[in-house]
Amino acid sequence: MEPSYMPVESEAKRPRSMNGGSASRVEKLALVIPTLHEVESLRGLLTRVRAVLDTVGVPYEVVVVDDDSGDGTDEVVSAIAQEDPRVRLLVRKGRRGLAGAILHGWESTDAGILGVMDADLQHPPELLPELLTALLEGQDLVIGSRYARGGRLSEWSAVRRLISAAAVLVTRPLQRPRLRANDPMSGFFLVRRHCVQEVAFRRTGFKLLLEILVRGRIGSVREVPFAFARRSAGSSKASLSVAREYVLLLVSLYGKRWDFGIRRVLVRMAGRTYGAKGPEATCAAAGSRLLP
Ligand SMILES: Nc1nc2c(ncn2[C@@H]2O[C@H](COP(=O)(O)OP(=O)(O)OP(=O)(O)O)[C@@H](O)[C@H]2O)c(=O)[nH]1
Ligand SMILES: [Mg+2]
Repeated sequence: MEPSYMPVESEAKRPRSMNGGSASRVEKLALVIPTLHEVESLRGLLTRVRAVLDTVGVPYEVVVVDDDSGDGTDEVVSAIAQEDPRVRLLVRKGRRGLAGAILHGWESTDAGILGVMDADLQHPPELLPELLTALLEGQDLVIGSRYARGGRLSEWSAVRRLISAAAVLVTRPLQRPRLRANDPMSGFFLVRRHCVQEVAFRRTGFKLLLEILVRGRIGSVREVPFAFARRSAGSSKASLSVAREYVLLLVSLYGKRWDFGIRRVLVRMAGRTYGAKGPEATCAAAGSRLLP
């Protein structure tokens, strides 16, 4: 059977560390695959992911985080994990939420490079070497991007395209100008651990990347284009409750932004009142008096 993915470039680029660099000097990658009723595509996905990662010379583990799907996911992953200890299964009972599942997987590892991809074969594992290359070249965050030049959405209806474009548009004012991504809703990305450590992200939402872009300790971002494939099996988890969670995330992020803006105005006013010189002195002066 033809693979359902469509790599944008015919030959995936290899991380530089493969060429001469010893794997032990390279940080480990922990790739989380969140699953909810995805057993049909999981075996094929894990085979492809391992085949690709085996060629790159980077130590890695693949962590499947399943929210108790009860569809045989645990048997499939456990069987593979028995042969290959780099594959791990975590089952969350009584909990749901994509962002929480990803964070759960990341919290279970000491890897310096954290990643995530969907289980339904919409994200081509063959892009992983290129994502890793960009990260090892010094980027903090590397995104598999449907909206970067050269990326594609396949077979989405006009309505879904429109909703997606609008959802991206409303994130523009939130994103930091120097770090702005065209696809802040992607579920396919790698990030350095220190960029997300000790940041309290929302666990209920679907769009962790957006929150990382806005609230993470990110110094650089690169987008790598790819063609988002059609779902090969199973059913979509994108639903009204996912849309609701997205609105709540936006409200929370805009709320923090406006709160911060108001505080800055207060700080400036306080600076004038107390006659502090320069922004730092102003902050110090106002911070001790006005801010909680
Ligand atoms: N563990 C866990 N995984 C989830 C949850 N919701 C979604 N996922 C997984 O997250 C990934 C993305 O979900 P999808 O349903 O593919 O979302 P989507 O790609 O935006 O929508 P489609 O294009 O319709 O597939 C898939 O691997 C899902 O199985 C959840 O609550 N818990
Ligand atoms: Mg999907």
